[in-house]
Amino acid sequence: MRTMHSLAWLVALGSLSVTGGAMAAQWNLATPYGDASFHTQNTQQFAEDIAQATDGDLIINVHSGGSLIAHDQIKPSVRRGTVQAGEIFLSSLSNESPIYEVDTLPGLASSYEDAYDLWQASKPIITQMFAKEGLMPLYAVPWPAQGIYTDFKLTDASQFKGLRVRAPNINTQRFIENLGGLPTETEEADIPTAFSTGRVDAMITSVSTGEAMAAWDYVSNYTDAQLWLPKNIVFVNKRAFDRLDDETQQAVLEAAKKAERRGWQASREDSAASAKALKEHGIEISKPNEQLAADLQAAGKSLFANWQERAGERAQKLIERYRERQAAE
Ligand code: PCA
Repeated sequence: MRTMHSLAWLVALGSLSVTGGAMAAQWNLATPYGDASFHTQNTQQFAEDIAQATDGDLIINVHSGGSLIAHDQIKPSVRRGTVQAGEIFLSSLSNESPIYEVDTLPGLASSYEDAYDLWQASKPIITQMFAKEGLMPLYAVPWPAQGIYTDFKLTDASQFKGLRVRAPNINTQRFIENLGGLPTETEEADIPTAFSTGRVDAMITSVSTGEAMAAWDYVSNYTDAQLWLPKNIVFVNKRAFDRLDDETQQAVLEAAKKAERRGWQASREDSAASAKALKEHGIEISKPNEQLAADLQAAGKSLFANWQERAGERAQKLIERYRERQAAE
């Protein structure tokens, strides 16, 4: 429905700009996530807000589900200007810098409030790092807290022995290793195939992805471990942004602010709605018991220590800024 709506809107605008004689700027925005994801819906709304605010002077075509560009090629493509904008899972950049791992560190920020403080503390550095590559972040939105899907009741870490666990990024893979499991990195869209071909037995992700990928077809239990809230980031090629007139630039920045607020709220709502959907499909949801909680904490502790060793001074400063924000509240 949403796609049809925006298509109709595009057609209407197209005829307007022909009669008005104006040339609308067209951007393509690539995202790996599908139309059912609240992230994609939020980004589509962002595009519609801009089209409306600029009377069609800037049209952003959202290409969802990796239909235009594969996830790992989105950032390089936006750098080159092949597409003007993109959305990615921020921590998928962790091989570029430990800074990009900061929202996948256990025990640091596992509530929406803390995750927001952490984003505020990380934004300046991430903006600088993107700027060096000719990129400009527009907004970032978290996934619900990450938890563990298994086809048995998880009671302690010894059950990870020999278990092949799907992870969405490198830090989650390290975490699984610390627990004694065998991690595999898999894109969200490839989860069903990974399970159905027997490549994985379990996974770490959110309730949102669990619902979107019909987790109940493969597993029976969800351990709500509230590990961390990793984010997606939406960004643009700075040259493409600079080519817009002042008014249109303002409209983009305004819409981005709105999209960030709306997205954080949508994430909270989706977290509740998806948990409900999982239950309705027969997934048993439970909190970690004492033993498991202790095991997860130990695995998390060594992950954090490892990160601190690898992370440079800038990363340490980021953590300090985050802690200061928290102390001030
Ligand atoms: N879903 C995405 C990223 C984190 C999440 O909750 C995934 O699992 O790939």
